Amino acid sequence: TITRHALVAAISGIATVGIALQAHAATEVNLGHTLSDSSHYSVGADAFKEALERLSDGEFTVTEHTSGSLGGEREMIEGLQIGTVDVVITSTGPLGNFVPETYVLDLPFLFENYDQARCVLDSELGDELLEKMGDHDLIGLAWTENGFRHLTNSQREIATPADTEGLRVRTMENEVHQEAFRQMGARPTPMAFPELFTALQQGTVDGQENPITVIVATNFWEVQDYLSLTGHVYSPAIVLGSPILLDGLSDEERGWFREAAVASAEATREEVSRLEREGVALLEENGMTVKTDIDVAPFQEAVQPAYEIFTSEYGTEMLERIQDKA
Ligand code: EAX
Repeated sequence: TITRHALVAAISGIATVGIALQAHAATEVNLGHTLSDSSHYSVGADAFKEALERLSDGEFTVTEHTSGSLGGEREMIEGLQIGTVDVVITSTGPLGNFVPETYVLDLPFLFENYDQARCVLDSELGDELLEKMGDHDLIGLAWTENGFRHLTNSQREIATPADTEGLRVRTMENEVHQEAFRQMGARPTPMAFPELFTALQQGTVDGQENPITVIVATNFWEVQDYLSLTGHVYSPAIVLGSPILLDGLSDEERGWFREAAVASAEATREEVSRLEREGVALLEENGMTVKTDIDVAPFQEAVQPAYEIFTSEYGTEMLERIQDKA
């Protein structure tokens, strides 16, 4: 016969095993981005994974989905809202469609250099914009970085806005960018990033614009001969979380996600800086003709109407605050 004592011991043993199992049943966190495994986003994704798994002592495990395997950036942001993906690293390109307050960050020639842009995003203004995500079923975990965007194309060397006349340029799904290219004289074609390489290869579009980081990580030299260092817009990126997952967590757990996102942003910025130093030479080695000495003043002038269109719709307050800081 089983004694009462043995029974209690057995039950408590089962309970202990139960608790132990629970402690080891890690929650899988699915993280997505559009760029290749060698990109600055993957450097950031690896840093996020390392930090979250370490901070949570294995309570969370991170699975990385790269190269747009979960869709384009707009699709992945929708995925966060409905909980089909947990964490996304994305440019702000399509983010204005969800959080219009962020369009301001994508104005051409808003920032002059990396220090300025990083400083603004790290300020209370950046925090305020991160918090705005909460009004749109998104959680802003940290600002990270894509980089200053430059123009590539398959047709000719571009030195002035007039040279872009009639050029079919893929832009991100971002009104501000489309307007800026229209003003330059180009024919903007908005398109999700995962479709871009094939579109360039098949000649559906002649050109595109992206930071050195992205041009390197995507082997764009295979389909684009000319690069002009226009640096026409700083492209911020953001680490976003899904409220479907994060709202159910404790403050401590959410804190780990934020800390991991900040570690991710730091690693990404370092990689962006490295490629700013080494990337152009790499692209030249791969056969691209690079126009480095661009006079940006005429470009700046050409895109000015984009500012008026932006401020007439969204006001001047945020823009002025950024310009004051920058
Ligand atoms: O965020 O769509 C783009 O051109 C972006 O720069 C790219 O997906 C990285």
